[in-house]
Amino acid sequence: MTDCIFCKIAKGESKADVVIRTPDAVAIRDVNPQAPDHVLIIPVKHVDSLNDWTDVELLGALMMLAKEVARKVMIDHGGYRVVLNVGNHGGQTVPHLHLHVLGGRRMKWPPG
Ligand code: DGP
Repeated sequence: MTDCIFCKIAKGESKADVVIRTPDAVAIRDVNPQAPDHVLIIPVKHVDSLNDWTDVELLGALMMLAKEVARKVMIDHGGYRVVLNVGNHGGQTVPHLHLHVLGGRRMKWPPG
């Protein structure tokens, strides 16, 4: 999608603080971090949300990338949270599916 900011970031057309890049996805630091470490996993392929996603293999690859990110930013041993917001009630603000990897502090439960 031409006007999608995450498409532009994933294709390297817009600047971002990249943690890891693979052919299928990019992991970047969130511009508005909610934890000391807050990384977004953004697939290159544009799909609005989990509701429209059908590629099981790629979704699995995104989760594996989340694990790799946690190791790279050194929150794997302390623990971390992986979040996928879906739609309005889910708190999704950017309509391009993405995972959040949050760590560096103890997370609360239930989430807000
Ligand atoms: P969500 O609310 O689940 O759709 O998460 C969107 C996140 O994306 C939110 O935490 C802020 C972040 N974000 C939005 N625009 C940009 C951007 O241009 N660059 C970066 N690095 N993060 C962004």
